[in-house]
Amino acid sequence: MNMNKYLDIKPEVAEALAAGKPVVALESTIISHGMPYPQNVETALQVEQIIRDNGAVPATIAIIGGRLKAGLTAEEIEYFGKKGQAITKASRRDLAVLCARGMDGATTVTTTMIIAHMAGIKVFATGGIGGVHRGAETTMDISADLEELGQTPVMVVCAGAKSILDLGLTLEYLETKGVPVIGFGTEELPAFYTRQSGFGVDYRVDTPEELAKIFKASHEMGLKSGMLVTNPIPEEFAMPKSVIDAAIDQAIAECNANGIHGKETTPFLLARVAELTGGDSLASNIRLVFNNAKIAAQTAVEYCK
Ligand code: PSU
Ligand code: MN
Repeated sequence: MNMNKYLDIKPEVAEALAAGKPVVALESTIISHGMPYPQNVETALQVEQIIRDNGAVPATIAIIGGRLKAGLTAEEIEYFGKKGQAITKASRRDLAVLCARGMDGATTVTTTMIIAHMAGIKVFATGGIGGVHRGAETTMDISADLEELGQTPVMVVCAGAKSILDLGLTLEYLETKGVPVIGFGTEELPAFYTRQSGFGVDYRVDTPEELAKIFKASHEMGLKSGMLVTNPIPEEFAMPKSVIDAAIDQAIAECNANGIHGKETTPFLLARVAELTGGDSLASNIRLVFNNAKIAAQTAVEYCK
């Protein structure tokens, strides 16, 4: 039963949860800030369909009019996609203000985990997570996503992290926070657009069944931390490393030259990389999200067995 006065669980999602059926959470910042319209809306709706095709119920998460929403309608997804960056990107620090003021917010990995956990959803699929930015030793720009993974028991299935981040420092931070980094079918951390990063993961797991078993062990022994599953982009949709590296280096240089900082950094870099690669990176981005949705749904199904 939902005892949280700020939370609205979509009826289909509430019924599934009450019946012990698999549900997969999805974030809304990837819709509003992660991809351009209309591909963002098309992708969000297709991702929901892939989750259904794999036996789970999708719950796209967002904040609408100050209400925490676990599960959106197609109309609400369209609204987030159209409004895009005009919607507040909502991290943990924004939740109380947005709710008290009755505002809208697009949920990042952090806030999607928080709201999923409030609703009782265990598995969440997305594209990439935030992490330790390059140059963080002076900017201290470290995504709240890493703190959340350390304190909220939700499994996040992603395609690794983009090399807009310092991947080595991101792994160090996750180790400190007690977050297991799992490679799905790989020993190497995937770098979002490419299957390889040069950094190893903590453990390789090859089946959704084992992912579910590990996460269940974490819950049953009362660990409060999340779990990060990194699922490499399918080979046929991966980008040439030289192309993506050049685009990322240029985007970071422009970001620094323009004095962009704080919560604007990641959306700026994502949009600039997509522009510089002429839409190729967007196509890869969409395919890897589909791939993550499938594994997340299969894992949620296993978890509920
Ligand atoms: N990385 C991506 N795509 C995204 C994001 C990150 O490849 O859409 C979004 C996610 O919502 C993530 C957020 O939680 O950016 C991290 O933002 P920040 O770096 O400001 O913490
Ligand atoms: Mn940041």
